[in-house]
Amino acid sequence: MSKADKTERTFIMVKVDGVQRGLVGEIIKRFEQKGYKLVALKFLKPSLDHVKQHYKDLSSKGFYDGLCKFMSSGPVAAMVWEGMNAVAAGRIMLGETDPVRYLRKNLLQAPFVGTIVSTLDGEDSVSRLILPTHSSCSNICHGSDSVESAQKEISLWFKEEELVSWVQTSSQWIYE
Ligand code: IDP
Ligand code: MG
Repeated sequence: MSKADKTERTFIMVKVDGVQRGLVGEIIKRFEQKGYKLVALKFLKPSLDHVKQHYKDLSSKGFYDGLCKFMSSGPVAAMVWEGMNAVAAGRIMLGETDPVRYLRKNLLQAPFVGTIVSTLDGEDSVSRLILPTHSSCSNICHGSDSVESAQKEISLWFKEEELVSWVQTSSQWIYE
């Protein structure tokens, strides 16, 4: 572990679409297998006010009301994971906020453009990769974007006594 590495806690939440698609276990599995320690976990249908508070930094955005309505429409799985650089690593594990926007941007750049398929098949080969039902609210899972927002989010979703302190005996094998 280098001096720059820090033990952090991050707030991870399987969103409504992730729960509906049966991905709670898959997401927990990925954080467990990476070696992170589960500190708290709850399954709940959050109120609209609660979700509005969670996303209050985005309140000026046009999609804010729709996003909050979506996030309070069904159950979510909220959790806290702890480990080395957990905040940044969690974001990397989640991937792009909007995979469709990312695909559009990146597939329209080299080396895709100019290949036999993209040339002969025109723009259809791009649009066929994009799911027509996709909405940019529903991107399966939330992860804190900084240590500061992780702290705020953890205290919004969990009471202090719900954060479980325990010794993960495997940590000596994960962190040398
Ligand atoms: P993040 O979740 O990767 O931190 P933010 O920009 O903080 O991304 O947006 C929070 C959430 O708001 C996203 O995960 C997504 O669910 C939703 N969202 C972001 N941009 C849009 C948009 O342009 N339209 C609809 N929903 C959006
Ligand atoms: Mg964000």
